[in-house]
Amino acid sequence: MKNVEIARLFDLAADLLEIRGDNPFRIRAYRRAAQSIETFSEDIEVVAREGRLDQISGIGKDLADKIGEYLGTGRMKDVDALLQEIPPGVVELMSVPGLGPKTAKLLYDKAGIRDVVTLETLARAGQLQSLPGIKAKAEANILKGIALIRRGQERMPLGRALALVEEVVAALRALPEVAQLELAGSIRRRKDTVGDIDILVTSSKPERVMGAFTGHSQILDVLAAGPTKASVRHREDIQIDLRVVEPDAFGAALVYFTGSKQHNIRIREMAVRKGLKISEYGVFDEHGTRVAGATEEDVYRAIGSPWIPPELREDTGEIEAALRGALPRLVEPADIRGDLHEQADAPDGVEPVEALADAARARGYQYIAVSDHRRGATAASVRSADAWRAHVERIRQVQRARPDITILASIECDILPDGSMDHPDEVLADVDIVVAAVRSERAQPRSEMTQRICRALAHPRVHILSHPTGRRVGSREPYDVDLDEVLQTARHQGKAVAIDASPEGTDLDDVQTRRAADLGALVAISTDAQGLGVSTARRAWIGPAQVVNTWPVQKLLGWAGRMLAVRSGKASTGRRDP
Ligand code: DGT
Ligand code: CA
Ligand code: CA
Repeated sequence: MKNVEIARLFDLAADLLEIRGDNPFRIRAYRRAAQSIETFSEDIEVVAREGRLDQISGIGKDLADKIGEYLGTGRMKDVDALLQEIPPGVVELMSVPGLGPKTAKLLYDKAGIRDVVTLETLARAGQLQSLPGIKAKAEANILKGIALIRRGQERMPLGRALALVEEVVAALRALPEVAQLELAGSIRRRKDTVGDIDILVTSSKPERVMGAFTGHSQILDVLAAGPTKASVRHREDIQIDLRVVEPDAFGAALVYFTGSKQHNIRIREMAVRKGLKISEYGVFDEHGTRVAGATEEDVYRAIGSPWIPPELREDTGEIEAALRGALPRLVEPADIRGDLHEQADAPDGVEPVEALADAARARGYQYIAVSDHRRGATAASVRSADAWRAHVERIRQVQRARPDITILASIECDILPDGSMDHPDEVLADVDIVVAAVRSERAQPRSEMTQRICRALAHPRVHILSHPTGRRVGSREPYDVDLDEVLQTARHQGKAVAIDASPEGTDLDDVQTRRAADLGALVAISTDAQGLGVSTARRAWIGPAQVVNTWPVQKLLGWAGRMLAVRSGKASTGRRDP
């Protein structure tokens, strides 16, 4: 669809005309056209082909011709001409909120400023004030505008957003006036970062809900408040939007406000093709009668589709899959049978293997792999095989006392720069699960890093590659590696790549995980309180079969090459007493 491109061009044309001081009516015509095209639900190319462009509000003959020209040639001559006339720097300056075309042109002409970074530097140094017509106040406003852009660009990691919204959600749920409540928007789709948080409720007394929401102790400012919707700023500096809707429209509103926008556009097209209209109020037939709206299932059914899990609603193939009846069965938290990433720390001789095992059992897990994690105290590379034997023996002991959960001994190995392991093979042979990761010498060139990791994956005793990209959101760049080759090698070797979760995000992210799934690699999901690992796997279309820690323990052990050891009594699985 070229709708967005065309809307952008019209907006740009309006900006350029404004700088030139052109006719305000002409400028407004462009703006209006941009807006109506952006929110137009049909594909503009189809509409143009059918000669119906004049049906779009705000599009007259002149603008329709320009659309036709763009669809035919990929250009608009008039806009090109304007761009020739006006330097790109001026256009960029205008992106600062509150900075109009006149000031932009002045800054450009008199001070040669052509980008926001320079503008900010000069404003901070108080140097804009020396320009004619720019006062201290204007300078301060420019800085505010720039801060606003920056803030708008910042998105909050999903884990933080889920955590901070919990209290507000609990307070709303506790209201007797609130019947249904769901998160919507990107937080419901479990996108790895969210711009703002959307909440949807049904209530018989919207004003009570609004009062409780805007008056909540964690809310700093009320940005906008009406009888059924409000936007507020949470004290952790994120916006929360709340909407109260009718129970009969709850499903339709939930579909609409869950998005994504791209998904909604597709949904709307499907409705149109069936002669229906869909909005946040429901699905309506040609007589304006509501045919669906109370539940999401009803809404999707009305447009001929099964319900689509929110994590998939990104218009990346889910609509086609739904229509073919080929939506994947996604992995669920309840599918996870065990944790392969737990680390026992033994700082003061306190051994929490028992505690880890009991916690895992309380979660309903059937197995847990425990690694000894005395990093720092003793470099892992110099720990003796004897120390590891003791760790394994300890695990076996705890296992004997806990027959109702399988406790596996695992080890976290460093992948050395040449791709070998930092532990001797005899240690790796002793433990049940070997998790390998790059932790040092992260600056290797791409080809070396790729070979290094692929060599580690080929090691017969390595089962899981953790931290596959090495990124830590907000604090550490990923290392330079050919991820496709790593994933292909994992697939070829039958090894798993980990989805490691931290509150800042997962490594791999959703797109990379989907790539892993498409290439046929197995994954291991590390468990975390908020289920971020499972969410990432779901966004990657992954089902339980591809996740090694959903497998029954026998299958897992078979995969890990421990079956023989188990049968010969060398390793304990908890299913038999060694
Ligand atoms: P975010 O907040 O940037 O992480 O992303 P979202 O997806 O939560 O976006 P948000 O909060 O602006 O809007 C929530 C949902 O509302 C969005 O996913 C889809 C729907 N929505 C908002 N504006 C539009 C629109 O102009 N057209 C359509 N079709 N849907 C929209
Ligand atoms: Ca949102
Ligand atoms: Ca929102």
